Amino acid sequence: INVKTIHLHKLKMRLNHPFTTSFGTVQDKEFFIIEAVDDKANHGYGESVAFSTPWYTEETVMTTEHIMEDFLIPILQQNSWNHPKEIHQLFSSIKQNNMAKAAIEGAIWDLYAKRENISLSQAIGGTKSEIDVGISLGIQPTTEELLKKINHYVQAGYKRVKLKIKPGQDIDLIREVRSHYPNLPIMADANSAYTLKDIDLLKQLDAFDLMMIEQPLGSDDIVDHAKLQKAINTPICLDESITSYDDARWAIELGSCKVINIKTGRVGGLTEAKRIHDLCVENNVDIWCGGMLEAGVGRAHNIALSSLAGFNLPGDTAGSSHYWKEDIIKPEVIVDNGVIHVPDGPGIGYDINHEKLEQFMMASKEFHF
Ligand code: OSB
Ligand code: MG
Repeated sequence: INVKTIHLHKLKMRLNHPFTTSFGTVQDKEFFIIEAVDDKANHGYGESVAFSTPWYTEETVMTTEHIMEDFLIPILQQNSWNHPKEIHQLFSSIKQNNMAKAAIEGAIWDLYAKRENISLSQAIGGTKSEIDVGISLGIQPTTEELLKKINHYVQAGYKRVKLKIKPGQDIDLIREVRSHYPNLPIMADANSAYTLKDIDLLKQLDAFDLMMIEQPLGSDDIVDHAKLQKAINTPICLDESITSYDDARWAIELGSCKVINIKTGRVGGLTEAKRIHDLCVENNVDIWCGGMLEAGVGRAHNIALSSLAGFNLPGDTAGSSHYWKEDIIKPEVIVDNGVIHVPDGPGIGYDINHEKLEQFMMASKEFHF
């Protein structure tokens, strides 16, 4: 692949609704669209998913910019490489900073698929033509508002509902929702809000037949999660704790979870995400694709990843209109009765809406090869 230019476009977009988790609220999302251009005028796009503050993981918008500009792009400029599969290894001299790595690698994967004239789904080995999706609902001001939102998404056909919980808004909240929806697939995401001291409280969740509880304990823990999984029936899903193939291998070996939420940003790109996928399939660990409140480019990458055969549970890749008044891709991502049709055009399979891209752009830098 003969890359000529990489652009880092910095965007800022306002979410339709502020998104609240146990660790804080996001209203405006700042992120980078990475545009890689080759010698044949193909354009590959990636999206960085770090937030402005380091509360979900340690990376921020500013750290991703520093790492991409001062380390990752120079590595691509100074080394010869031919296939996007090589990039994760090339970047391994830089510790962690997975969201920065994934953003660049994602643009190269899209560029590669477009050069080959195949879809990104096909390029990574995806086989599904449609994917099931669920909805992730942030903590709402009142239970009435939460129930209203659940009703909306259940009516729209979403395949499962994920509720954010935190101490003080957990057991009673889940009980109330369950009483209104006795058969709905429901899961809860705690974003690390509990410790092993809360074991009795977390045991009470067993009464509500949840699909899983996501990341109840520390964001870098797999030991306490293994203890907790032995004490409760609700399957544990790890999100924050899994940042690599080895993390997944160790968690599976210890029995820390029965489900893994795979996010390309958190694990450093599509290549590593696919390795984790394969490992989970071998070990009968359920998997689904998580979300980071992405705009259209990141959303399109999530759709391609979710098309791998092992993604057996609905993901958090909701439709564009759930998040944004206007998205930066054409057409926008549409959810039809809980299903997204995986596009089969070249690369991510969605066109960039250049007018919107310009409208939301705060700054742009380019790097030549
Ligand atoms: O824990 O999965 C999470 C959003 C921001 C940060 C972390 C998480 C989330 C979500 C929303 O749950 C996923 C989405 O709709 O994109
Ligand atoms: Mg989560």
